Amino acid sequence: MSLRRTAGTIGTLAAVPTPPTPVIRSDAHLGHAGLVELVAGREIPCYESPERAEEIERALGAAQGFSPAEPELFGTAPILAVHDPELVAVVEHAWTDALAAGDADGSRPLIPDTFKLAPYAGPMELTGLPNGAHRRLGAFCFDTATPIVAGTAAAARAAVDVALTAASRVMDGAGLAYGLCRPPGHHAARAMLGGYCFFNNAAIVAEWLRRDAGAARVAILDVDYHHGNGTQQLFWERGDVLYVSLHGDPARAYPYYSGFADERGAGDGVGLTHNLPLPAQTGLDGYATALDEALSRIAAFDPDGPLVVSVGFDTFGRDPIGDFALRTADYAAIGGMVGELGVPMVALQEGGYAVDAIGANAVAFLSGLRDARAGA
Ligand code: Q9C
Ligand code: ZN
Repeated sequence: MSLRRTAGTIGTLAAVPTPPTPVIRSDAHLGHAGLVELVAGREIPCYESPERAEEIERALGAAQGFSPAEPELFGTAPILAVHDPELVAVVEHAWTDALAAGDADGSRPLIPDTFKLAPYAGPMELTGLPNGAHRRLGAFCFDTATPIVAGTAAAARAAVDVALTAASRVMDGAGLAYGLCRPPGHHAARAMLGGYCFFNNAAIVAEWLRRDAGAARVAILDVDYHHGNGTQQLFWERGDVLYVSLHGDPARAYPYYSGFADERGAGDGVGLTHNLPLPAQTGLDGYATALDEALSRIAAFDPDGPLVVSVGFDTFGRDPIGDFALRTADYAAIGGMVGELGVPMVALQEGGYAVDAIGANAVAFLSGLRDARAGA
């Protein structure tokens, strides 16, 4: 597959209708409803809610050219190819261990009360761990916004299956597939959950494309408002996976400790991490300028596997936790720019918390992506 950065020829094939874009979705996400997150000393209703996915699904169902499908089951191996088994065990068992130990009554979510940070150990070597996955949660979690409830583990596993099924459809010839992943994934690192994320859906797809689908070079474009610290960490030293992200400057924006422009990767991965931190109130003009640079980096890397797009709509002007100024129509233009790369693409849902607009934003982005890709 060749990457074209110039406008493609819209010739005699333009009249051939594009086949519907698969929208991979699962009801398992409904079991993950965290109730509250802790922000600035307050418990507030979770921004990352089931209604987000329901709205996206409803809007895509009402739009032309999208066809919903259930995920296939890929099992645990693709998750363990990316994540530490101890993290997977915490996600799988924290809730049931807390109930079994009598440390929770099941009416409230699990949020860690203790975090095992690197400074805890200092020069000490600490190898012990407490009994019970719920007591280990703070060793594998970096914030207070990622509650665990009864259905969290099943939802996180289903989100991975959704993402892998979308990737598999693209490998089978669909030019574009969309994985309506919930919970999202890009903040989850090898041995750490947080930022509403448990398993890194996009990273798992990229690794699966490398190991199981025959791709030699995979690029990940992350257009969520937040820096994908987990994705960056997982491929930091990798020469075969490019990570390019546009996001709110970590000087002011979550997750604060990564996403600065001077982070470029290490070892075999030197120069294959590209961060484009952006100012508050970034609108389409500023965004398109940065996106153009991101797309040039991707074209220069010359991936031979599908492009993995981590897509978030928390860049929307009215998003309750972002500070960009994008409008619904801008997502069609942004999708169009990405689509002009002209390669097969797997788009995976990350954030976006303006629930009343998230459906329209998803339709705009995915339609723009699909139409430009088909025309490229
Ligand atoms: N006052 C995703 O978009 N809390 N995660 C931020 C800001 C966590 C975002 C609080 C935001 C996580 C996938
Ligand atoms: Zn986000």
